[in-house]
Order: sequence, then structure tokens, then C-alpha cells
Amino acid sequence: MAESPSAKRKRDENGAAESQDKADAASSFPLAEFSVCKVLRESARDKTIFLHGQVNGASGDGTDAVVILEKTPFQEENVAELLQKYTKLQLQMSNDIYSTYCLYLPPELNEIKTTVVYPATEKHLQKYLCQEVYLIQETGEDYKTITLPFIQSQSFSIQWVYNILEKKAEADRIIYENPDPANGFVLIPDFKWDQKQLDDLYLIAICHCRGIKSLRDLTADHLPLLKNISQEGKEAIVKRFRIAGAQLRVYLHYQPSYYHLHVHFTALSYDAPGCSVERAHLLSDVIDNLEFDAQYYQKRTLTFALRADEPLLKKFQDAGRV
Ligand code: M7G
Repeated sequence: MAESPSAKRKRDENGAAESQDKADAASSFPLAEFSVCKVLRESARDKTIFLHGQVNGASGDGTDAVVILEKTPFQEENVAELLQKYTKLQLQMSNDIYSTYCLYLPPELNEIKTTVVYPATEKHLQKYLCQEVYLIQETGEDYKTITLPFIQSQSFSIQWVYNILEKKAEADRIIYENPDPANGFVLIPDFKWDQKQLDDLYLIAICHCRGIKSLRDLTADHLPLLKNISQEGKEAIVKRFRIAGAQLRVYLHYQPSYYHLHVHFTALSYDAPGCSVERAHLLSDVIDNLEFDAQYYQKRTLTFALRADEPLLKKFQDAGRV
């Protein structure tokens, strides 16, 4: 029987103190030893802040870490509790029928989603640093001569992807799996989604087959895989979360951060990070394009944005392509 995020939360609250303890014990990030070096990015609109800091171990040598703090969306089922229980309301200003207040919540209703990358590489610091961006128009030839050699030399480790596929991490979070080695995939909540409300639903489908780096590698041979992801992914989401396929945005990133083919599933009503036109390619369009031309993504010029100090931008500049 499908379990909604709110039902899951209630079950967690009521019965899962033990598993929470285990999770706490397993968490190894020493927050108390984290000292902030720099704010990489912050957004008042998204209520997030990205911090670069160092963890000072016993030896005193700092190890870089990225900590992302994010105020979480409201959960409908908690709102009444939030307004009535244990809450302090402090008046800020009042004018005629208008007034504003500060509402002080008890800690259990005031959590902050925290994402940690530790140890963080220079590339992680760069990924989260707020910078100017430039559009690149990458031809098929540019991909072969500039982008491919670059990503082969220095892309992010995809160990976390293999850990998911081999059930060495996040195994209990898998929503659906088609185990076929060529045309199968694992559907799992993205780590950007805390699963507590459906408004910001975000899952990823990671294909079992290794070696498909990105959209650029896709040919008509991959249509069975892509169709499985589209159809079975949507079915699994309807079954578990009661969100219809027509209310999902299903897309690939180009460029991705991690070069092992994966597909993003987000709630259509959610303005998810990375769903802008210069990065997101709808899976339905990708399938259609490959049916139209088997080599579509080897030939096409693809547009994407690069941040100012990304080394790939420098490669395009050196080649006179920007
Ligand atoms: P991407 O298009 O390669 O890059 O997507 P992006 O991170 O710049 O969007 C990778 C997706 O995988 C992103 O949506 C990440 O939030 C998600 N992700 C990254 N990591 C390291 C993990 C992880 O360890 N577990 C899960 N479940 N999702 C992750």
C-alpha cells in the first residue's frame, strides 16, 4: 500500500525513535568542529545559505566541508499545531488593520534541512559559489574536442551513484527498481527532497547501465531504457505519492554535475533548481528527438551555462568558442 509523506512522518514520529537513534549514530559529521570560512551563496527567496567551512580534527588540520542550510516548506498537517501550541507571538508593528509579528516555534517544528558534503573538493566549492554565468553553444564537434576530454580528466566522483545501484547506500529509500542491466534503473528520492511534503517532490532515476555519461551519448539504442524510465518512473510515483504523470516535470540536465545517466522527476508546480531552459531537457522531447533521428544528440548544438571560474569555460575561451 502506498504511503504518503505525511503518513510516513507520523509513523516516524510515533514508532521510529529507534531507527532515528541509529541514523543519528551513523551520522558522522562533527558539526561542533565546523568553522565557517565563507558564505558561498545565499538566497533570501529560497531561504537557503551555502557555507564553506573547515572541520578541525584532532590534528588541527582543516578539512574542507560544504554545509547547506535550508528552511523547509510548511506541512499542511502541522499548521494548526504550529499556530496554537507552545508558540510565542511577538508584535513587530501595527497600523490600522495591519500588523506583523515574529512567531517563535518550538524546535521540533522549526527544523532546518542540512546537506553536508564532507570532505568537499575544490570542485564542490566552485559548484556552490555564486558567480556570473555565460552561455555556451556546444556543437557536436566542440563536445568531442573540448568538453569530452575535459570531463574525462576532471568530473565529480560518481561513487555515490554506484553505492545506490549496488545497494551500499540509501537502499531503504529506493522507491522502485527495474533490475534489467541494460534497460533498468533505480528510482530514489533526490537528496534535495526531505519527503515531508509533496509540493517540492524530487526524485531521480539512475540507470543501471554504466558508461552513458549524459544526453550527448544517447542514441536510438537507448530508447527502450528511456521509455522504461518515463513510463515505469511515472507509474511508481503515482502509486507511492498519488501524483499523476501529467503533473511531473521529467528531464535530464545538460551539462549534468555527475556523468552517469540519470533523469530528474520533480513536481510540475515546483520551481526546482536546475529546471531552467538552458539546462533541462524534457525526457519526452529527448525520446521524440531520438525517434526522429537516431544520432540527434551527437549532431545537435546544445546550449548551457557555465559559471565564470569553471575551467570548462576557460577551455571554450581558449578554443575561441566564447
Ligand atoms: P545533476 O544533473 O548531475 O547535477 O543531478 P546537479 O546536482 O547540479 O543538479 C544530480 C542529482 O543527484 C541532483 O539533483 C542531486 O541533488 C542528486 N544527488 C547528488 N548526490 C551526491 C546525491 C546522493 O548522494 N543521493 C541522492 N539521493 N541524490 C543525490
